[in-house]
Amino acid sequence: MEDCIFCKIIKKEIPSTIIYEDDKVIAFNDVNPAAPIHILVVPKKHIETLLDVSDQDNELISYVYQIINKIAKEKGFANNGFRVIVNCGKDSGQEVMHIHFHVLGGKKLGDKIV
Ligand code: DGP
Repeated sequence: MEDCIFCKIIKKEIPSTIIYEDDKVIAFNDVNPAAPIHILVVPKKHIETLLDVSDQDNELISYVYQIINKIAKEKGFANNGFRVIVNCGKDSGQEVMHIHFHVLGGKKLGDKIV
């Protein structure tokens, strides 16, 4: 998508600190971190929100979780624990309309919302 920030990051038109990349997924540090570890894991396919995930994306979404698992182990924060958040739509405060998985950790995180 032409005017999507994350598509621009994927195409390297906008710089980011890339943590992991392959043909299906990219992961980079959030520009506005909410915790010492705040990585965004983003499927390269432009899916706007969780509501736009279709049956065809089942493998891709499962793969995203495999990559989160891999990053957590390789970056050394798996054992301490971490949180994965997907915002969806207006009430969640989703700002970037390209599905992404916030991976937060590196400290004792605040109270759970749910
Ligand atoms: P959300 O509210 O779930 O849509 O979160 C979007 C996140 O994306 C927010 O935490 C800030 C981050 N973000 C927005 N623009 C950029 C950018 O240009 N670079 C990076 N690295 N992160 C960005």
